[in-house]
Amino acid sequence: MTSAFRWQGIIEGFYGKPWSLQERKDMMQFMAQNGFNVYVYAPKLDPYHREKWAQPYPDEILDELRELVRTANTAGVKFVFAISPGLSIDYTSVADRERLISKCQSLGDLGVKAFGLFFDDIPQEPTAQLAADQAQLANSVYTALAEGSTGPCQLFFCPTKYQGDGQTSYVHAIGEHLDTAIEVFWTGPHVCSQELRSEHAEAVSKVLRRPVLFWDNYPVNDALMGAELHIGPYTGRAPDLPDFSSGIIVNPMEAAEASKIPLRTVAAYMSNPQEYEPGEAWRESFEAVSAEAAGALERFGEANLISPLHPEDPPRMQQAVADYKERAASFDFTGAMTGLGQFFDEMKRDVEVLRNLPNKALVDDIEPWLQDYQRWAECGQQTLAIMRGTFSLLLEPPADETERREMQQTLAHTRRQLGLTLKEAIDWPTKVCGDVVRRFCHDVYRGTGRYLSG
Ligand code: LTM
Repeated sequence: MTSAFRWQGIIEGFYGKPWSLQERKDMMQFMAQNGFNVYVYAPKLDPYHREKWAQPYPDEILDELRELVRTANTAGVKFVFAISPGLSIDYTSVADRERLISKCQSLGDLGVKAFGLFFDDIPQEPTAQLAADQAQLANSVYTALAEGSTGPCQLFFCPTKYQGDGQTSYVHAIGEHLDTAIEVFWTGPHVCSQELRSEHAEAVSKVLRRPVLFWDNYPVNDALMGAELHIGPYTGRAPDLPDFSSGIIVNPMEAAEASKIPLRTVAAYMSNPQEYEPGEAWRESFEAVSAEAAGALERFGEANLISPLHPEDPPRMQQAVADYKERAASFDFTGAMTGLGQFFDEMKRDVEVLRNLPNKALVDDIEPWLQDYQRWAECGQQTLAIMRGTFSLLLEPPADETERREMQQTLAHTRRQLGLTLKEAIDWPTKVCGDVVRRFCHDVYRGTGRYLSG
């Protein structure tokens, strides 16, 4: 049983602002240091990759790509140039085919020896006929490049149907018609798959007639996932996947620096899938960012676990609220308030620590989530203050009636403010903390209404 994948890489394949040249060059170094061997250039919003696939790259972009290819070669990372012609290509047009080949050859002239031909996210129905047309095109592009000035090269193909169990006529036809030397991407049972199992890999590989190559959509957070910061560890990938696939190429977030937190855990899995321990790899990744801030990073990371790999609310946060409820239910109000109060205080201190991280690019990447993390900590503190005041009003009310009324009015005012904050929070841009703190605050808001309204 082997423990290493043939391909272990990163695909810049997300919707969103493409990485800058500097971010890409930094990523090449990061990849080399962490054992990744392939980078796929496929930014959805590079117009020349998709909408304007038929147009040659302007010289200034070619210059940047040349520099990037050089950096990749020096770092020992294979550079794959991918192109997505599916929105407008005419599969029967010789001219379109020639345009496609010459676009790839313009990258071949820069030293590129691996190409991607992608047909994901296009409106056509994935029929057997479409598969045959795409396969024929891919086979001829592959041959033309290999036999032309580019010379021997590799081709990576992304089908139009790229997830599920592979049991469709389209996928069968891809397996039948596509040259078996061409790698085929597959995202797993779903577009963003919580798990990648070996039985799944084996079944899809059988249909494709070659070992499947996973395009793993984690930690990407584009499209509907924009409110989530995917910095949780890589989980749910089978230890024996190298025996059933040719590799995994993960799609990261537009936030390049923040992506490196989970990417280090991806690297740990890939280097030894059998003994991979996500929690340990995650902590090591935080240590690599900053030994001093590792604790704050872990707690913040924990509050951001929500992702396709981990759809539940953050467990540590849920536990803090559960502890509060348990203590309160056994009339240990002081213990309940103190425990949860410390939790919110620590969140606020962590925000300070994280805003002062030496890696400023990382701070910029995580700032929207930090801002909401701070707001939820403050919301939690305010909620506890209301709770504390309400207990005191009910259990030890001031003897003086005016004093009691003033206390009640002050608490009612704070409660109204909390209500407004909770309304505003609907529009806060992130999902940090999941729904845990909001639910707690809202429950207290509702529960104190009968004592503090007005
Ligand atoms: O996954 C594939 C093959 N294509 C797209 C990606 O470009 C996109 O980043 C992810 C995540 O939204 N989903 C896709 O369908």
